Amino acid sequence: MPAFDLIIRNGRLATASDSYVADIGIRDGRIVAIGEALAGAEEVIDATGKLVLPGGIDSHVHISQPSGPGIVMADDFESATRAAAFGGNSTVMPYCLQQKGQSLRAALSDYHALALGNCHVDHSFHLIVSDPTESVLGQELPALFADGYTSFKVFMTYEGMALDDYEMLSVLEVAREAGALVQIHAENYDAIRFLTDRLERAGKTAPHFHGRSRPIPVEREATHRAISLAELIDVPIMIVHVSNREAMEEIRRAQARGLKVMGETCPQYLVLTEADMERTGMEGAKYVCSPPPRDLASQQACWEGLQQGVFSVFSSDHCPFRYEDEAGKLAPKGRSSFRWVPNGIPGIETRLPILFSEGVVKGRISLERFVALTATNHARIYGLPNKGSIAVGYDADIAIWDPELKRPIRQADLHHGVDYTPYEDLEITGWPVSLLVRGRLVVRDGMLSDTTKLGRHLQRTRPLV
Ligand code: DUC
Ligand code: ZN
Ligand code: ZN
Repeated sequence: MPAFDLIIRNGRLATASDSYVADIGIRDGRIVAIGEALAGAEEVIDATGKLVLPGGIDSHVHISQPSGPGIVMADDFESATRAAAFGGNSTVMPYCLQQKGQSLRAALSDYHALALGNCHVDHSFHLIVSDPTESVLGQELPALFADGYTSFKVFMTYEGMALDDYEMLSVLEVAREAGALVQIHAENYDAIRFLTDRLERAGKTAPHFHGRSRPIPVEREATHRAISLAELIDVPIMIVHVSNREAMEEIRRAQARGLKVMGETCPQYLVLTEADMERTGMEGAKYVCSPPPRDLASQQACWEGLQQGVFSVFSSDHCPFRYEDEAGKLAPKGRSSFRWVPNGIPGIETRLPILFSEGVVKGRISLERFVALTATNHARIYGLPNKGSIAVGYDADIAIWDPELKRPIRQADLHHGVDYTPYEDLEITGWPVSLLVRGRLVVRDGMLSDTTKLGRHLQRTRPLV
């Protein structure tokens, strides 16, 4: 019997700390050897001239999430995880949204039913707590933590989702007791409501006024408040989708004071600006997301956050709505005001190529930092053992990249369920070409090579923060 099921030969391996040329031996879905001139495998992939990286982990995606009356997300678990695989990701972390009055267990069982047998890559749910009742706080969250759901997201804005400060403190207290990590969507709900009302009264209802309804102070204030609440409870938090310098500096200051405050940013804050929302007619709706894309100085601040370690993870915030669709961006009410335009943009397949091309190829970040920001840190922070690196004993979750391949992003080439990409025509150097998930070649040379959809749900351990 050969020693290995598969050898990946002569590629340049990269981890969060090193890169070097070596062979990888894989057996039973795990990496069992890293060395020179490995031999004895059923199959050998020649990776000469290629990069061999840990499969990406996208710890912030929305799939099949209820999004309001008449609005439907464009991706189900099959299409989202297919797009994730083509984008070089072997694990995604979607949200499981608790609707008001619903138990977390009931919400989870709905999401598991949607995901089961439909995933091309592995997945693990975060919980969105929108209704922190006594039983959610006292029984459900601790029990779910023990079952491997070790992170919760809370919102400081949105009708039906926003928690007030008392509720935030209550969730943070439970997280502290359990050892869970709380992700926070930091925008000031009342300020957004106030500004939205004023804009509408002035007839300023086009999609780009979305940005004016939630300017930087709205995000900065909520970020500061979230940090202060977490400090009161003495619990780690992750501020997700940070869009600008002022919010980033709040996180940096907290870190300098020794608080366990982490930050995440996303592709839209590196390559889009508010000008994208100003396109004619309803076209601007294609870029409506929250927090909104800002300006070039904000992009620069987000790069600094990635370079200087203020941000520890780079995620897509994939939140897919079709454009030419009344159940998506062209929802009839959205024409009357930006308030009703579904909030979110797709990015699950383009996250890694954008950061590689704009970051590594353009010399803004090293290859090792790229690996940390897109895989290793997600695994550590969210408690995914044996994921996110290339090491003996780890799952054989591996993306093979052609670092020389130049091709613009084109909707026609993508695999998500959305009918547009906000990044159309962005020139990219370096694309993932093949992907293994636990040793299975899911994508091979740009083609889906395994349609078995054997992606698993992953129970997680206590976050390492
Ligand atoms: N927050 C997210 O995390 N995703 C999409 C929209 C939002 O407000
Ligand atoms: Zn959010
Ligand atoms: Zn999100």
